[in-house]
Amino acid sequence: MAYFDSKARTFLRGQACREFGTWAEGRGVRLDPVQPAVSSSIAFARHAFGAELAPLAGSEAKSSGGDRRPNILFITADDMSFNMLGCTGSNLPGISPNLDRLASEGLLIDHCHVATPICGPSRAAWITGTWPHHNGTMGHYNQPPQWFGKSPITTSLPEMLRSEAGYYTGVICKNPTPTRWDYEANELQTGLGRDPSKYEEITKEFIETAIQQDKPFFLHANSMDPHEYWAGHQYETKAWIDAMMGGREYRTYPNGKPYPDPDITYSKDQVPVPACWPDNDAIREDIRPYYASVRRLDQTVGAILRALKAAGQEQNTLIVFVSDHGIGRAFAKWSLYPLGTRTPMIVKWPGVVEPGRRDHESVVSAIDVAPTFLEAAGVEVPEFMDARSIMNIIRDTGRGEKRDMVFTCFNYMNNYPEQDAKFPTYTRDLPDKFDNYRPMRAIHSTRYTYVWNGWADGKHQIPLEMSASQTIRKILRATGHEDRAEFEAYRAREEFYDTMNDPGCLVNLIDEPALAHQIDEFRRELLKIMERTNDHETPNYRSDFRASPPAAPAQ
Ligand SMILES: [Ca+2]
Repeated sequence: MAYFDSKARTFLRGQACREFGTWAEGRGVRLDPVQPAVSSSIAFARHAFGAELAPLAGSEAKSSGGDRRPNILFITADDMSFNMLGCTGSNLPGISPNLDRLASEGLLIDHCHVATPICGPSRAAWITGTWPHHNGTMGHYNQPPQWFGKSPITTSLPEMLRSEAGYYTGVICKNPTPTRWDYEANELQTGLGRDPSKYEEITKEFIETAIQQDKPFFLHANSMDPHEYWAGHQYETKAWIDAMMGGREYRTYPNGKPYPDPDITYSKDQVPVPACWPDNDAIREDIRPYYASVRRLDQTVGAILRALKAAGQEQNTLIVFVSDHGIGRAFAKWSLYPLGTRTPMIVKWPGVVEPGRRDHESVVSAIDVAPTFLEAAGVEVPEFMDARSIMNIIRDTGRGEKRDMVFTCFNYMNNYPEQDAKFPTYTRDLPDKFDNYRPMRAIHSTRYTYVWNGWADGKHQIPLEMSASQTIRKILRATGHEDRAEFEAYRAREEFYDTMNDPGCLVNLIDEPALAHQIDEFRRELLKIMERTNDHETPNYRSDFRASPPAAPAQ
């Protein structure tokens, strides 16, 4: 691209995106007519395991094992950005009543980031409490890559809870670890992770079994909403559903799908447009069905919580909710901007967490759930974990170590086997050879985001796979935002944003003299974390590193 070749120096310092204006977010509030709800009692919706469940009673306020160790219910969304819920700022009517209620009954942490904005690696990170470059799961397909070798992490959260604390462990959809679970329900048993009634039935059966075995439980319940294809999206076709169902026969709801449609949908005039994209009809039409899928996620969360309550386990269960990363579009999923890595973290723990708390100050990582759950269960946190327990934040003790900044990273989208086989040794020029390797690292505080794009040189682009077939890029080009489209494709080597005043990360402040001190602080923090965690990209970042040493303390 001649434009960037001729401006290589300023491009690398990030000036190329300074000219972007600020786009107002849409604030429409008109509600579409509510679609008729599909009854969960339709013929095929018997739970996947046959027998009807007996009512569960008599164990309120203690774990199913009869001791004081809490049950742990870890509920996750798939591809949901931070500010999509009522409790995190959305004004869409009816978008998230169940998650809003959960937040009002517990603690909402505002500044939580996932380890990496891609599904499998984000989940592998939180279930092991380790960063992707430590556990080796850095993308999809071949993981770890051949050059990485064997993962040094040989156990995970469910295994430790099971073997060291006697927990009954279960996972619903998107199993993030090959280690053994006592109970598994896959996506085919849950209507591709999109049928709330299935989650209710499976959760009931799981808890009943834990009670029968007289054990506390750990349930990792993963919705596949609001992952693509979104509810009512043009690509949510029968052919796609058939492929997702693995070519098997399946029973359908009246809508012809193995899962119900959300009970609310939204018009394009209603939906908010995240600030990183222009607010125009093409963007609105594209993301409109996403919000219906968020609504169905909320229905699934409500169904899981109903099952917990019906089982009499609500009072002694620690519940945590997070998303695995943001919406599947450019500048979000596959990117280290807050729209890609920031998630609400909701924690409910009756008798421990004061209802209705909102924590605006703490900075946490989604990987911190692993040591936190271990601590709740009375299991010693192993040394290999990069994560740190946030029990002090949950208990609001005012003591203990806290993060001021949190690390996020990106490595691969798809590490295709044929390409992986070609590169058995890691070399610095891997991004030149393999367009699915796009190393990025970032540091976030409550106010700022610093991003290092180790691959960005004005020549290499974000590939097709890492941008939802370049949907946003195409819309940007078609609607007069060519510069923004170019930036989406090429990025800058370093980026720095004031996310409080520029939530869409539209104005790169990396060369802002007034912020030089803060920027250097972020650079030093990033280098420190990369060095401490043996990040394979450390030599590359070090060669770009340009922070001045910290000022000597005043005499
Ligand atoms: Ca995901």
